[in-house]
Amino acid sequence: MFGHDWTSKLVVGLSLATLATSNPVAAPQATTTITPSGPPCTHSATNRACWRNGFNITTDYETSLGTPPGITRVYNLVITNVSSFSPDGVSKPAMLINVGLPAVTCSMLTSFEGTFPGPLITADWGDFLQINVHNNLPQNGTSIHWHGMRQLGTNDQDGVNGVTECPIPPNHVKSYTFRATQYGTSWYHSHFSAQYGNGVLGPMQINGPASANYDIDLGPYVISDWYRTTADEAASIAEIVTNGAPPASSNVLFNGTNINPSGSGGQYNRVTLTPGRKHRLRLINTSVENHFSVSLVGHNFTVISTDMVAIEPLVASSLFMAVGQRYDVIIESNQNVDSYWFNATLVGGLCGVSVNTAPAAIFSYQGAPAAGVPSDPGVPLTTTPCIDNTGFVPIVPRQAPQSEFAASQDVLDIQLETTTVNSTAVFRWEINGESNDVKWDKPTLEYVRDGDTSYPPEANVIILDEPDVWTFWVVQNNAIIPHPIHLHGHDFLLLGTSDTDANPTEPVIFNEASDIGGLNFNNPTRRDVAMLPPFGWLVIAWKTDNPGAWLVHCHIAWHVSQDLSVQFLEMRDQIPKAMDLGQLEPQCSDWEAYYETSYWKIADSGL
Ligand SMILES: *[C@@H]1O[C@H](CO)[C@@H](O)[C@H](O)[C@H]1NC(C)=O
Ligand SMILES: *[C@@H]1O[C@H](CO)[C@@H](O)[C@H](O)[C@H]1NC(C)=O
Ligand SMILES: *[C@@H]1O[C@H](CO)[C@@H](O)[C@H](O)[C@H]1NC(C)=O
Ligand SMILES: *[C@@H]1O[C@H](CO)[C@@H](O)[C@H](O)[C@H]1NC(C)=O
Ligand SMILES: *[C@@H]1O[C@H](CO)[C@@H](O)[C@H](O)[C@H]1NC(C)=O
Ligand SMILES: *[C@@H]1O[C@H](CO)[C@@H](O)[C@H](O)[C@H]1NC(C)=O
Ligand SMILES: *[C@@H]1O[C@H](CO)[C@@H](O)[C@H](O)[C@H]1NC(C)=O
Ligand SMILES: *[C@@H]1O[C@H](CO)[C@@H](O)[C@H](O)[C@H]1NC(C)=O
Ligand SMILES: [Cu+2]
Repeated sequence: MFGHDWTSKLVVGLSLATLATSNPVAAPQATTTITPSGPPCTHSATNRACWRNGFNITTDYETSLGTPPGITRVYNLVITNVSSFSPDGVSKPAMLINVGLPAVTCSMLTSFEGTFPGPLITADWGDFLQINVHNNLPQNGTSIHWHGMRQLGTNDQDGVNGVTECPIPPNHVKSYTFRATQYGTSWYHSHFSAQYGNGVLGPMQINGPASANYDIDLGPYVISDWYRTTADEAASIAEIVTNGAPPASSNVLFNGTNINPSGSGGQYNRVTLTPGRKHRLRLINTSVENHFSVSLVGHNFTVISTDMVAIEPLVASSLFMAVGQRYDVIIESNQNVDSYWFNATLVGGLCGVSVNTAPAAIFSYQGAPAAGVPSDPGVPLTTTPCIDNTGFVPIVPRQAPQSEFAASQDVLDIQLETTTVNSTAVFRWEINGESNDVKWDKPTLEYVRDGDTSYPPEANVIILDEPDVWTFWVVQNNAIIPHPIHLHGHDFLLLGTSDTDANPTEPVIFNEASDIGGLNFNNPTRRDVAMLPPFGWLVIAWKTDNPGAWLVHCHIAWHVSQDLSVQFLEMRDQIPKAMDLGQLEPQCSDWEAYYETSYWKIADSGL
């Protein structure tokens, strides 16, 4: 529909002006004329609940008429290998997006204007995005996943190599096209093994209504762990059993910068607050492994969104954030004109450790001394276990039918295994006794295109053919290591989790008879990443309304690399009707041709 152009070679001399810019053009698809149904109103600082054309915070964005008309926005992302990048004063090799050079060279860049996180992709609710991803890495494939985007009817744009496409080979382009049917804050990242840990990620902001008023939108705030090794090295260190725990991160970056905790160099990230105003801050945890609790000394957060689900405003003094999770919060600058620490407190232990023991950024009121470092250290957070905040109430409600739970619940049983590769003992994860190792050159959608149902066991495919039914999953953790569980293609209802205060020393198994009473079927927290407690369980539910192959995985890069995922193959017969699976080619044959002689080979699950 946008004239897919993914076979074309990298556009030589691609003008800088087109990089990371949005070029709104009239949308040919600007679909059905929707008569405004709500009262006329104007989106403003004092009426954020209103959007436009009759759409507002109460609109059910998952229904067919629940998306406002939109325009097409075009972005170009060029991924490049760089030898030296120093976001905190310490140099390391990285893979960055749109480093500010014409995309004409395929050799390794040695000078660049660093871009980490990658450029912000913004759109309005209802807009169409066309994002041309140019793989300028000489020796890696890539595929870019648009985290949290529902991809209704566009599973082939989900960017999961080995599931929804073959990887984009070096010197090739893929145009991803999909619609922003939801609003809020999210991010995009590579799904090619641990590649995103090298820097291939960036924020996404979909503008829409909000459940509370604010004056100033500060935009996304990307918080990420950072390693001196490359992600590929760190992943292979993390898998070796005798190494014990995965490597500690070297630092934690706020919007791409921080001081070097173990030496000199680098700079605190600084954010300016206007006195007496309400600021919206869009927190995104793009870590590879570290989980943190975030807080701003002397201030509360009013949470208005969990992932991309608007919620009844809720005040919190700190928020635990698992990898992949987002919270949109409002900060009211009602304290003395001064500078304040914005802390990401590491929970530690199995929830991730960093060489930087007190990562922080500085939020300063306008008028506070410019270079000042805050004097008030704040109150140390009491050690929390590695668990989610819950109890959020979505504005657009959902009820799951409790009567159907008993009959249709099923289990994803997660086990930690060790196996031997070249006489080295390594960690592997299994779900229901199978690992998920994808074949980059034979994505699951290719099986669907060919009507081939002989999915290999190591693709860990679970069939959900029946349309429009609720599906319930107990995710059971048989190890003491917590996992942020992420589902593609849906926001799930988080019906409940095991009692995490119990501090278990052995697995607490979900027991329907005794645990069902504690589940919330009536509009519980809804999001796309939830923390599976150590030795515990969580129960999630969603409705089969989106045909495609949807990955469920742990968002700790090391764990998904070590096979911790399954694929839900939803409404198989609808998939070829909803999208053109012919578009798998020629990318797949281009990938095969590249891979035959490629320098590096797959060394993990591929995800
Ligand atoms: C939102 O629109 C609906 C009609 O679609 C209307 O009934 C409701 O009052 C509006 N709510 C707000 C907060 O604007
Ligand atoms: C990046 O450059 C380094 C150094 O030349 C090379 O070893 C590595 O394979 C390159 N990576 C990719 C993905 O091209
Ligand atoms: C990707 O490139 C990195 C080096 O930059 C290398 O370590 C890794 O093995 C490569 N992976 C594949 C599958 O190409
Ligand atoms: C973080 O960086 C992005 C992109 O550069 C910017 O749009 C955003 O405003 C920054 N966030 C804050 C809180 O300063
Ligand atoms: C991000 O998630 C990781 C892993 O879940 C966690 O260790 C880290 O503390 C989180 N970061 C923040 C800022 O919450
Ligand atoms: C933060 O919220 C708590 C609980 O609602 C309240 O007691 C406290 O005064 C608030 N602090 C600030 C700085 O608003
Ligand atoms: C916040 O970070 C600063 C700087 O690292 C540190 O001194 C302070 O103790 C931290 N406060 C909290 C509450 O974590
Ligand atoms: C490890 O074993 C695989 C086959 O399982 C082989 O392809 C690879 O070359 C071996 N690597 C080393 C470093 O021996
Ligand atoms: Cu995990």
